[in-house]
Amino acid sequence: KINDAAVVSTPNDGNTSVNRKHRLAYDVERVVQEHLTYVREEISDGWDLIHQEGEMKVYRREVEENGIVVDPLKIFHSIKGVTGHEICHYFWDYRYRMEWETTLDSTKIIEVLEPDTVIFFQMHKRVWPAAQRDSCFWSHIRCISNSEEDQPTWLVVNYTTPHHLAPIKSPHVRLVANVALICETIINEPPLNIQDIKRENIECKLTYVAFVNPGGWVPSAALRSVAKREYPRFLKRFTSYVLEQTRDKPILF
Ligand code: 6CM
Repeated sequence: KINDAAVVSTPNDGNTSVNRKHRLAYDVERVVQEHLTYVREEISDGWDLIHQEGEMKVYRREVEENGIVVDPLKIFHSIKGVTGHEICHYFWDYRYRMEWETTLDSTKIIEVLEPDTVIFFQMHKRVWPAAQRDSCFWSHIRCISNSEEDQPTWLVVNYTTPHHLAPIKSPHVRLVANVALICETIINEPPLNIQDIKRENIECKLTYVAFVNPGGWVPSAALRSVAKREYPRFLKRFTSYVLEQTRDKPILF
Protein backbone atom coordinates (compact mmCIF):
# COMPACT_ATOMS: atom_id res chain seq x y z
CA LYS A 1 0.00 0.00 0.00
CA ILE A 2 1.40 3.35 -1.01
CA ASN A 3 1.32 5.97 1.68
CA ASP A 4 0.84 9.45 0.22
CA ALA A 5 3.58 11.49 1.84
CA ALA A 6 3.81 15.26 1.76
CA VAL A 7 5.49 16.69 -1.30
CA VAL A 8 9.00 17.92 -0.94
CA SER A 9 9.37 21.02 -3.08
CA THR A 10 8.56 24.45 -1.71
CA PRO A 11 7.67 27.51 -3.80
CA ASN A 12 10.56 29.17 -5.52
CA ASP A 13 10.48 32.28 -7.66
CA GLY A 14 12.56 30.71 -10.44
CA ASN A 15 15.17 33.47 -10.17
CA THR A 16 16.98 32.55 -7.03
CA SER A 17 20.71 31.97 -7.33
CA VAL A 18 21.76 28.37 -6.87
CA ASN A 19 22.61 27.45 -3.35
CA ARG A 20 25.18 24.77 -4.17
CA LYS A 21 24.02 21.99 -1.90
CA HIS A 22 25.05 18.98 -3.95
CA ARG A 23 27.48 18.23 -6.80
CA LEU A 24 24.80 18.37 -9.51
CA ALA A 25 23.02 21.55 -8.34
CA TYR A 26 24.40 23.71 -11.19
CA ASP A 27 23.57 21.05 -13.77
CA VAL A 28 20.02 20.79 -12.43
CA GLU A 29 19.57 24.57 -12.49
CA ARG A 30 20.92 24.92 -16.03
CA VAL A 31 18.66 22.20 -17.44
CA VAL A 32 15.57 23.42 -15.55
CA GLN A 33 16.09 26.96 -16.89
CA GLU A 34 16.59 25.63 -20.45
CA HIS A 35 13.27 23.79 -20.24
CA LEU A 36 11.46 26.81 -18.83
CA THR A 37 12.72 28.88 -21.78
CA TYR A 38 12.06 26.18 -24.36
CA VAL A 39 8.51 25.44 -23.15
CA ARG A 40 7.40 28.94 -24.21
CA GLU A 41 8.54 28.40 -27.81
CA GLU A 42 5.73 27.99 -30.30
CA ILE A 43 5.49 24.92 -32.51
CA SER A 44 7.12 26.03 -35.77
CA ASP A 45 8.11 24.61 -39.16
CA GLY A 46 9.75 21.23 -38.96
CA TRP A 47 7.44 19.91 -36.24
CA ASP A 48 4.92 17.29 -37.36
CA LEU A 49 1.70 16.58 -35.52
CA ILE A 50 1.98 12.78 -35.32
CA HIS A 51 -0.94 12.01 -33.02
CA GLN A 52 -4.03 13.81 -31.80
CA GLU A 53 -6.59 12.41 -29.40
CA GLY A 54 -9.03 14.57 -27.45
CA GLU A 55 -7.00 17.37 -25.90
CA MET A 56 -3.69 15.58 -26.48
CA LYS A 57 -1.42 16.69 -29.34
CA VAL A 58 1.89 14.92 -29.99
CA TYR A 59 4.51 16.70 -32.12
CA ARG A 60 7.83 15.39 -33.35
CA ARG A 61 10.76 16.83 -35.27
CA GLU A 62 12.75 14.30 -37.30
CA VAL A 63 16.44 14.62 -36.40
CA GLU A 64 19.33 12.17 -36.84
CA GLU A 65 22.80 12.42 -35.33
CA ASN A 66 25.44 10.18 -36.91
CA GLY A 67 22.68 8.02 -38.38
CA ILE A 68 20.90 7.62 -35.02
CA VAL A 69 17.34 8.88 -34.62
CA VAL A 70 17.16 11.49 -31.84
CA ASP A 71 13.79 13.06 -32.73
CA PRO A 72 12.69 15.71 -30.19
CA LEU A 73 9.14 15.11 -29.05
CA LYS A 74 6.66 17.53 -27.53
CA ILE A 75 3.21 16.73 -26.17
CA PHE A 76 0.53 19.17 -25.08
CA HIS A 77 -2.39 17.94 -23.04
CA SER A 78 -5.09 19.26 -20.78
CA ILE A 79 -6.64 17.16 -18.04
CA LYS A 80 -9.73 18.17 -16.10
CA GLY A 81 -9.96 17.29 -12.40
CA VAL A 82 -6.30 17.34 -11.35
CA THR A 83 -3.68 19.94 -10.47
CA GLY A 84 -0.17 20.33 -11.87
CA HIS A 85 1.16 19.46 -8.46
CA GLU A 86 -0.70 16.14 -8.49
CA ILE A 87 0.46 15.26 -12.01
CA CYS A 88 4.11 16.02 -11.16
CA HIS A 89 3.93 14.24 -7.83
CA TYR A 90 2.83 10.95 -9.43
CA PHE A 91 5.37 11.31 -12.26
CA TRP A 92 8.34 12.02 -10.00
CA ASP A 93 7.70 9.68 -7.08
CA TYR A 94 9.26 6.27 -7.69
CA ARG A 95 6.62 4.51 -5.55
CA TYR A 96 4.01 4.84 -8.30
CA ARG A 97 6.19 4.38 -11.38
CA MET A 98 5.77 0.66 -11.97
CA GLU A 99 2.00 1.10 -11.69
CA TRP A 100 1.76 3.37 -14.76
CA GLU A 101 4.95 2.84 -16.78
CA THR A 102 4.65 -0.30 -18.91
CA THR A 103 7.97 -0.05 -20.78
CA LEU A 104 10.22 -0.72 -17.76
CA ASP A 105 11.58 -3.93 -16.28
CA SER A 106 12.79 -2.11 -13.14
CA THR A 107 13.43 1.25 -11.53
CA LYS A 108 15.47 2.08 -8.46
CA ILE A 109 16.86 5.11 -6.67
CA ILE A 110 20.63 4.83 -6.36
CA GLU A 111 21.28 8.18 -4.66
CA VAL A 112 19.27 10.88 -2.94
CA LEU A 113 20.96 14.23 -3.57
CA GLU A 114 18.26 16.26 -1.87
CA PRO A 115 14.63 15.58 -0.94
CA ASP A 116 13.62 16.95 -4.38
CA THR A 117 16.49 15.48 -6.45
CA VAL A 118 17.33 11.78 -6.75
CA ILE A 119 19.29 9.57 -9.14
CA PHE A 120 17.52 6.66 -10.80
CA PHE A 121 18.81 3.56 -12.51
CA GLN A 122 16.23 1.95 -14.79
CA MET A 123 16.12 -1.13 -16.97
CA HIS A 124 13.86 -0.68 -19.99
CA LYS A 125 11.99 -3.54 -21.60
CA ARG A 126 13.81 -4.95 -24.54
CA VAL A 127 12.30 -4.11 -27.93
CA TRP A 128 13.31 -6.76 -30.42
CA PRO A 129 15.57 -6.65 -32.47
CA ALA A 130 17.36 -3.83 -30.59
CA ALA A 131 19.63 -4.45 -27.59
CA GLN A 132 18.11 -3.85 -24.18
CA ARG A 133 18.44 -0.24 -22.96
CA ASP A 134 19.12 1.02 -19.46
CA SER A 135 19.20 4.58 -18.14
CA CYS A 136 20.71 6.51 -15.27
CA PHE A 137 19.41 10.03 -14.63
CA TRP A 138 18.86 12.66 -12.00
CA SER A 139 15.23 13.47 -11.42
CA HIS A 140 14.20 16.80 -9.96
CA ILE A 141 10.77 18.14 -8.94
CA ARG A 142 10.12 21.84 -8.45
CA CYS A 143 7.36 24.32 -7.74
CA ILE A 144 7.69 27.82 -9.20
CA SER A 145 5.48 30.65 -7.96
CA ASN A 146 4.78 33.16 -10.72
CA SER A 147 2.65 35.59 -8.71
CA GLU A 148 0.55 35.76 -5.56
CA GLU A 149 -2.68 35.30 -7.53
CA ASP A 150 -1.74 32.57 -10.01
CA GLN A 151 -1.37 28.90 -9.25
CA PRO A 152 2.32 27.87 -9.27
CA THR A 153 3.92 25.98 -12.14
CA TRP A 154 5.16 22.50 -11.26
CA LEU A 155 7.82 20.67 -13.19
CA VAL A 156 9.85 17.48 -13.20
CA VAL A 157 13.08 17.09 -15.16
CA ASN A 158 14.84 13.76 -15.79
CA TYR A 159 18.37 14.15 -17.18
CA THR A 160 21.02 11.54 -17.87
CA THR A 161 24.08 11.45 -15.63
CA PRO A 162 26.86 8.89 -15.09
CA HIS A 163 27.08 7.18 -11.70
CA HIS A 164 29.61 4.82 -10.16
CA LEU A 165 26.80 2.57 -8.91
CA ALA A 166 25.46 2.21 -12.47
CA PRO A 167 28.33 1.18 -14.75
CA ILE A 168 27.44 0.43 -18.37
CA LYS A 169 27.51 -3.34 -18.79
CA SER A 170 27.30 -5.05 -22.17
CA PRO A 171 25.00 -6.28 -23.68
CA HIS A 172 22.91 -3.41 -22.27
CA VAL A 173 23.09 -0.06 -24.02
CA ARG A 174 22.78 3.19 -22.03
CA LEU A 175 20.18 5.55 -23.46
CA VAL A 176 20.56 9.29 -23.00
CA ALA A 177 17.45 11.21 -21.95
CA ASN A 178 16.47 14.78 -21.28
CA VAL A 179 12.79 14.80 -20.36
CA ALA A 180 10.60 17.47 -18.78
CA LEU A 181 7.03 17.55 -17.61
CA ILE A 182 5.78 21.09 -17.01
CA CYS A 183 2.33 21.70 -15.55
CA GLU A 184 0.09 24.68 -14.94
CA THR A 185 -3.17 24.59 -13.00
CA ILE A 186 -6.18 26.53 -14.25
CA ILE A 187 -9.17 27.21 -12.00
CA ASN A 188 -12.33 27.52 -14.08
CA GLU A 189 -15.20 29.62 -12.72
CA PRO A 190 -13.42 30.09 -9.39
CA PRO A 191 -15.81 30.12 -6.43
CA LEU A 192 -15.59 33.15 -4.12
CA ASN A 193 -14.19 31.06 -1.34
CA ILE A 194 -11.02 29.09 -2.13
CA GLN A 195 -12.20 26.25 0.12
CA ASP A 196 -15.14 25.69 -2.24
CA ILE A 197 -12.97 24.74 -5.23
CA LYS A 198 -14.01 21.32 -6.46
CA ARG A 199 -12.28 18.93 -8.84
CA GLU A 200 -14.73 19.98 -11.56
CA ASN A 201 -13.29 23.53 -11.32
CA ILE A 202 -9.68 22.52 -11.94
CA GLU A 203 -7.69 21.66 -15.03
CA CYS A 204 -4.03 20.89 -15.63
CA LYS A 205 -2.34 22.12 -18.81
CA LEU A 206 0.74 20.03 -19.33
CA THR A 207 3.69 20.02 -21.67
CA TYR A 208 5.88 16.92 -21.90
CA VAL A 209 9.13 17.15 -23.84
CA ALA A 210 11.59 14.36 -24.54
CA PHE A 211 15.01 14.37 -26.16
CA VAL A 212 16.09 10.76 -26.19
CA ASN A 213 19.18 9.31 -27.83
CA PRO A 214 18.88 5.50 -27.90
CA GLY A 215 22.63 5.37 -27.28
CA GLY A 216 23.51 3.23 -30.26
CA TRP A 217 22.13 2.35 -33.62
CA VAL A 218 18.57 1.10 -33.92
CA PRO A 219 16.62 0.82 -37.17
CA SER A 220 15.20 4.33 -37.75
CA ALA A 221 11.78 3.27 -39.03
CA ALA A 222 11.28 0.80 -36.16
CA LEU A 223 12.29 3.38 -33.55
CA ARG A 224 10.00 6.03 -35.02
CA SER A 225 7.08 3.67 -35.13
CA VAL A 226 7.68 2.52 -31.51
CA ALA A 227 7.87 6.18 -30.39
CA LYS A 228 4.70 7.14 -32.26
CA ARG A 229 2.82 4.33 -30.56
CA GLU A 230 4.36 4.40 -27.08
CA TYR A 231 4.45 8.11 -26.11
CA PRO A 232 0.68 8.71 -26.55
CA ARG A 233 0.04 5.37 -24.84
CA PHE A 234 2.24 6.37 -21.90
CA LEU A 235 0.57 9.77 -21.44
CA LYS A 236 -2.95 8.36 -21.68
CA ARG A 237 -2.20 5.63 -19.18
CA PHE A 238 -0.30 7.93 -16.82
CA THR A 239 -2.97 10.67 -16.75
CA SER A 240 -5.78 8.11 -16.24
CA TYR A 241 -3.74 6.67 -13.37
CA VAL A 242 -3.43 10.09 -11.71
CA LEU A 243 -7.17 10.76 -12.16
CA GLU A 244 -7.96 7.42 -10.56
CA GLN A 245 -5.52 7.97 -7.66
CA THR A 246 -6.73 11.48 -6.86
CA ARG A 247 -10.50 11.18 -7.47
CA ASP A 248 -11.50 10.76 -3.81
CA LYS A 249 -8.55 12.59 -2.26
CA PRO A 250 -8.43 16.23 -1.15
CA ILE A 251 -7.04 18.47 -3.93
CA LEU A 252 -3.28 18.93 -3.69
CA PHE A 253 -2.65 22.53 -4.81
O1 6CM B 1 9.18 9.98 -19.33
C1 6CM B 1 8.85 8.84 -19.12
N1 6CM B 1 9.34 8.12 -18.11
C2 6CM B 1 10.29 8.63 -17.16
C3 6CM B 1 10.40 7.72 -15.97
O2 6CM B 1 10.78 6.44 -16.33
C4 6CM B 1 11.66 8.91 -17.75
C5 6CM B 1 12.07 7.99 -18.83
C6 6CM B 1 12.92 8.34 -19.79
C7 6CM B 1 13.39 7.45 -20.89
C8 6CM B 1 12.37 7.18 -21.93
C9 6CM B 1 13.00 6.54 -23.12
C10 6CM B 1 12.22 5.47 -23.76
C11 6CM B 1 12.77 5.13 -25.13
C12 6CM B 1 13.22 3.70 -25.23
C13 6CM B 1 13.86 3.42 -26.58
C14 6CM B 1 14.40 2.00 -26.64
C15 6CM B 1 14.85 1.58 -28.01
C16 6CM B 1 13.78 0.90 -28.77
C17 6CM B 1 14.24 0.34 -30.08
C18 6CM B 1 13.08 0.08 -30.99
C19 6CM B 1 13.43 -0.66 -32.22
O3 6CM B 1 11.65 10.23 -18.13
C20 6CM B 1 7.85 8.13 -20.02
C21 6CM B 1 8.57 7.52 -21.16
C22 6CM B 1 7.64 6.90 -22.14
C23 6CM B 1 8.38 6.25 -23.28
C24 6CM B 1 7.46 5.69 -24.31
